[in-house]
Amino acid sequence: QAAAATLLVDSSVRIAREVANAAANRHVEEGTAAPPKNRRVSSANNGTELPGTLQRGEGDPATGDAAVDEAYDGLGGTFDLFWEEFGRNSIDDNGMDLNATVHYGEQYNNAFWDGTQMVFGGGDGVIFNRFTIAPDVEGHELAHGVIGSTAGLEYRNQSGALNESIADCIGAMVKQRMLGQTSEQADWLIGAGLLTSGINGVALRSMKAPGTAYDDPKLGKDPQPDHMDKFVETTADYGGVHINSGIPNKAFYLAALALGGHSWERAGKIWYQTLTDSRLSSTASFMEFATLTADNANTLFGESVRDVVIEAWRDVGLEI
Ligand code: ASN
Ligand code: ZN
Repeated sequence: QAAAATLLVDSSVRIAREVANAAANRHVEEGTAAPPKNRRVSSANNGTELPGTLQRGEGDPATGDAAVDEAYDGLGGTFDLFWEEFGRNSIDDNGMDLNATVHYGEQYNNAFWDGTQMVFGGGDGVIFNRFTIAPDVEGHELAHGVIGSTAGLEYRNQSGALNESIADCIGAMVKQRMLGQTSEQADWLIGAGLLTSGINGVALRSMKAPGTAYDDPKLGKDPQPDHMDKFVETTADYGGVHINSGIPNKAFYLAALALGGHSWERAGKIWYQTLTDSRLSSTASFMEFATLTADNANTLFGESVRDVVIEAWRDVGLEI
């Protein structure tokens, strides 16, 4: 009887997924041409003036400069995820140019979205390699632009950690989709390859096992919690936005894994639907966001998927 019930659930999940996929991809199926990508990758030439000098525009051949070409490819993979899976045309859903600057500053150990464009440092070579090396980092930074154009989640406390987490979810989906990986096959690391061989660590963050990405004398230990019991109260980093994001990150991982297949097919659609849901406030708490993901899961895929999403949040200490 258990097997029969599982079969029933599986087929209703499959049918619901097909209906939702058909809706999300209608523009593709009807033969609507993909909108053009307008990537513009510039170099700050180790200065800090933005955008710097254009190195590669849309359709231009590879330059041979790894940072330029990695940024170009990562932004392409991110644009494609948004259009082909979620029907979104660029950052503003209106074909906005994808402007990025590489070789920012001297030994600059970060990447960021400045409100209008993406910026990538080259790393100091001691702790960090260049920040373009991981496509999920390009996805993360571009996602900050999308979040700014949609929910506008305030960059502090829980809404800030949600902002960070959603950027990681998008980044992970970009990487997994470029590699053709299922949720089960994926490493769920953010920034794999960014840490030099001199550092004891594998990445900036782990969505699968927050708090385990690195443990090194120079860098300290990965401070991310994976459960509300370990929520970090701090005033640093706008209230620990890069720390407490571990909690919603783990919930996304758990939901994607339990739903199976590719992360963007169901978990990703639910999270994206929630990001663009007019009911989501810019000061949303984890609980507010979680409650809306359950509601959107139900609308998109039905009750069985909603229950999987509720269970994922429960496992990180958020009882909807
Ligand atoms: N890499 C960081 C981010 O995009 C940049 C920052 O927060 N300063 O979240
Ligand atoms: Zn970020």
